[in-house]
Amino acid sequence: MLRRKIIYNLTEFKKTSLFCVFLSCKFKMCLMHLLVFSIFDRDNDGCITVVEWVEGLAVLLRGTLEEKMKLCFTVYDLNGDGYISKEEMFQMLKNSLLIQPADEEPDEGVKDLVEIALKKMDHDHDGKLSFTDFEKAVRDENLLLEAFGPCLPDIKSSISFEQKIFRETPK
Ligand SMILES: [Ca+2]
Ligand SMILES: [Ca+2]
Repeated sequence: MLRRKIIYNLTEFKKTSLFCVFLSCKFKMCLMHLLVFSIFDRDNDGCITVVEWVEGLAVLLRGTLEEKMKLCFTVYDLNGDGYISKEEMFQMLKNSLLIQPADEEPDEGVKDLVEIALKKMDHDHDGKLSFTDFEKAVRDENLLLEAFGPCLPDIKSSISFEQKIFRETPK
């Protein structure tokens, strides 16, 4: 279902490009940001209402660690089954790598990253990440919050966005 949402959202260029500017990916249609967009669109109608926008922004800009963990986990759980599987990790890490390995088997490097992530985060050793696994790993090491790809704006982008949006209008 999420896949359909993303394909649909790709046609909504104006909305997603505005969103990507905010997340500072410079108009590039980035898979991660489309996924975040789809989380904003809670009723899955392809549009973000004012309420959805404000509620989503509140988490991105001022959310607690708990709220951010829930957002990132929901983004990473591509099929919405409550777990981040090895296949989902592979797909996201492959998309997030800036430099593709030049050797003959480029997927091997990504597979290694998946194994490293599982070793570090799969606390109950069932081969997939539940929210409990994810939460424990992130609480131990906050950098793991965006382990499978950027979901949140960096501090500089957040401050500059807030300054633009909340700037007082001259009287
Ligand atoms: Ca999943
Ligand atoms: Ca697990």
